[in-house]
Amino acid sequence: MAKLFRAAIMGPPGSGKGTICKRIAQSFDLQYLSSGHYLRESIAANTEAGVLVRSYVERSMMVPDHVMTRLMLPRLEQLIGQSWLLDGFPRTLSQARALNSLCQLDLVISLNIPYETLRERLSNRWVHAASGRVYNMGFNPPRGKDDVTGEALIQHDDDKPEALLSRLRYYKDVAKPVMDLYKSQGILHAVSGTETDRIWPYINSLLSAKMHIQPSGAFQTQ
Ligand code: G5P
Repeated sequence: MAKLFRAAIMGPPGSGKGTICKRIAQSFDLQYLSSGHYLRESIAANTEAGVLVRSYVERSMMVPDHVMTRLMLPRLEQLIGQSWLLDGFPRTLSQARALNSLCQLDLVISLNIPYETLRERLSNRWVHAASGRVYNMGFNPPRGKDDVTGEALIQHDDDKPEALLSRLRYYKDVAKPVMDLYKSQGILHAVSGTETDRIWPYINSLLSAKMHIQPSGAFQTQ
């Protein structure tokens, strides 16, 4: 039986976690779990927890650790015996410790993207509010409105430069101890760059080496 492989991607808002995770999941056949996706799902379900979550996510504030671990850990427990990839979890030291108590990660990739690039990307970002589908007017533009439903797209206030700067400062403070933990475990790989397409070959080779498989060719967009 192939060895199990568990990885996580960390990075500030707009760093391309979601974009890269989708490529990894598709190229390496890993289960892909996105904290942002599950949060949006719980908001859409409008449960008591979802209402609480909405109050944080709408202001781009971190959802409390106990809510996050209750959301993510049971899903991981159901994937015992499978290889997976986490996008956006863990984000705090407390979340990383909770995850550690369940299993050890094999690899953590930290995306290190310059502020100017993040600012430019997020100011071009449009989302389909109901599904969370993300578009970038330059990088992956929609065919007019949302490609799937044809509904209008919106832009978040938090993607404006003033809000973004404080989000990024906060991200750095919170992420540092998490990265220190993974560095001490020897599993942290920082990747720097300004374009996902240029970062991708490095990540592709890194994962291929870690998973002991041949690197796949260039990523095919559909
Ligand atoms: P999310 O959904 O995890 P964020 O804010 O961490 O949200 P975000 O903003 O979705 O992350 P990303 O996933 O890092 O960004 O990046 P992306 O969406 O792939 O790419 C960003 C944009 O750039 C897109 O428009 C994409 O098309 C474009 N792009 C990508 N690559 C390139 C490129 O090379 N060139 C160009 N030009 N464009 C490119 O979490 C949402 C909220 O949930 C809460 C928080 O409130 C968070 O704000 N949350 C948590 N709270 C506590 N703990 C946790 N663990 C939490 N997880 C989520």
